[in-house]
Amino acid sequence: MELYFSPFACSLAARVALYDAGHPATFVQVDNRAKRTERGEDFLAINPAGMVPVVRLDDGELLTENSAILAYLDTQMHPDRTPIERARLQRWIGFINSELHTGCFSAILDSTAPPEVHAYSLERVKKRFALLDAHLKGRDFLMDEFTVADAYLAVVANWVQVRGPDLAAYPELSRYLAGLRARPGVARAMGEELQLYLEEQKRLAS
Ligand SMILES: N[C@@H](CCC(=O)N[C@@H](CS)C(=O)NCC(=O)O)C(=O)O
Repeated sequence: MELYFSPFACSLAARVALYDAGHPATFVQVDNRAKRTERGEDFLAINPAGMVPVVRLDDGELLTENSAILAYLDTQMHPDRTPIERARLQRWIGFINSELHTGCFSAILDSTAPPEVHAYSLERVKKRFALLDAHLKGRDFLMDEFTVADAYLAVVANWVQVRGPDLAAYPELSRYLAGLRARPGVARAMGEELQLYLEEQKRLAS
């Protein structure tokens, strides 16, 4: 399995999930501005939407969209989940994807979005974070154990470092995120992509 990624983009969720589960994969870096991969491929020929993540399976099939990729990874890691357990997991993947990632942070992180859009999206994030803060009271994970949804939330919530609400207002969410970051697989994935992100920023500035 190959994961096409850009450093610290949403594709990091799949890397976090893979490392946490000790699941083997190779990683192909995408220059999301030039839409080229580190191997010189035209990324738009791989995903016409021009967005990471993309997973290339061993038989060559390409998967796009975080919700599909993370659900697929979970089936590899937990093939025994019942339909209702899958639905509960999909609820959280869907919430993070639509209510936080694409529904709010895509606009918050887009420097071309008008200030009113930023302000509107920030207010929405605050409401979603308040919901999560209440849900996470007394819990270490969104569900009963670490899942791909926690990997996704760890990545999306981390974007507040670029622009977003102060996490200090959400003590349960903050505690939960600190716990996730202490997991070896999460720390490794974030550490490696931080290095790649800094190198990418240096290249862009030169
Ligand atoms: N609907 C997609 C959104 C993915 C997405 O937002 N990817 C961003 C990085 S976090 C991207 O590659 N953006 C590049 C672009 O829009 O040109 C999904 O959930 O997978």
